[in-house]
Amino acid sequence: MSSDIFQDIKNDFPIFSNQINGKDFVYLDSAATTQKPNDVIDSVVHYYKNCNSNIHRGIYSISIEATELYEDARSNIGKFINAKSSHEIVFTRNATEAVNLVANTWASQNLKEGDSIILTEMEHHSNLVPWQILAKKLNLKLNFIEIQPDGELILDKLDNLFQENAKFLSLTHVSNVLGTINPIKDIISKAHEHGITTLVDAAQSVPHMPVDVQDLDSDFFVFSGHKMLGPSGIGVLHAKKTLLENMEPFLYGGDMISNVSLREAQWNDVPWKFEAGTPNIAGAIGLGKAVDYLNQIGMDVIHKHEQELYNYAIDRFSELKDFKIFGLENKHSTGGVISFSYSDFHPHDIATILDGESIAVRAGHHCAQPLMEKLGVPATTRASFYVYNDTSDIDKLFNGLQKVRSVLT
Ligand code: 7TS
Repeated sequence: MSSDIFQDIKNDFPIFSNQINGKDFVYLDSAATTQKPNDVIDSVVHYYKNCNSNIHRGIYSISIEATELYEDARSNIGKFINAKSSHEIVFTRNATEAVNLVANTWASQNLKEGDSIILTEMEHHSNLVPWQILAKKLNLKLNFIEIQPDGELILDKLDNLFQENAKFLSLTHVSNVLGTINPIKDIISKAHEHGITTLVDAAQSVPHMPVDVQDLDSDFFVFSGHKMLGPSGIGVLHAKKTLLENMEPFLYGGDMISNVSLREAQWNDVPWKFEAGTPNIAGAIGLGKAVDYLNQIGMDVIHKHEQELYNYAIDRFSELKDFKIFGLENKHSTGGVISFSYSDFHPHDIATILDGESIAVRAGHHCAQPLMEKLGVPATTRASFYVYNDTSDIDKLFNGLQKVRSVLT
């Protein structure tokens, strides 16, 4: 498919046929969640209309069909990130739950008092708070890879952090505030040389660029369906199969067992050992369709498209007075995210005035309060791009920002 696809792509997303505040809707908050194409919505509707039933247990036709759709989605998602086997794909509710799963299983079972966990200063709270809680419970130390003003990680002190009894390293692939792409392949390889197990928070990378978990050699790898055109309430934990096999379950109940007596139970094979209870069947099916949709465009094409938008935006916004992009000098950016300050206008005022123009941006700390502290601001305004955005959206944002100035001065 050629990159001309982006010209008509909004037609695939029914939300863009609505006017909001009497104007065409400009959505620039895809880092929070993405809009859904008809293919995804239709696949969810198809499941509820035609084969709604529980999975892995029915002998009747529609349950067999639902089970096939659910398990096909798993293989589709596995192929999308080049997992060795679809049995390495565990469905969760979201990236947050996947991190909590690892903290409460592998990490609880394998870390002990005096061990340290390495994180970075740019983590989303989802990849910070679960480790704070575990550290308190087990008396672990948390160490942080710092960031430099341009938004990139400072990696020269990594060896020192490795020496401090480090057993686990958990870091984001791409920053949800700065768009920085961290060199995780290198970091993981160095961590492995020190026998350190790794987790990659890929919530902001899998939707925007090609990823290959075998090439990265990550041990655990998490992401959310709703940030990649899929439904909300479905996420993914990818882990090496031997790790999953040696981990205790996270939640206990139906479907995750192979045999139960009154006082004992044995666990199901992986990945089902980690999917207790009735899962989000429609969500998984919808996410499988989202992957089909992204594959049709091509992840490298999407990545390039976002970088083009980013460059266009930087050019346009350079005309604005007192406009500062955080991490602008960053050499390794996805191009999907621009966090900015604008004069001394409060981000909430900026976002509210833009909303009046039917432009949706995010204002706040973006669930990365320690990073805000590092940047020296309580909040930023953030515009984030995806497949359905084009330069006309950026032009409208530019006009909206001029309106912001005229209203606030
Ligand atoms: N990790 C990163 C890097 C994220 O950006 C987010 C969500 C999460 C984890 C958590 O994802 P969830 O699906 O489990 O909630 N980021 C954002 C954001 O930037 N604005 O809203 C949510």
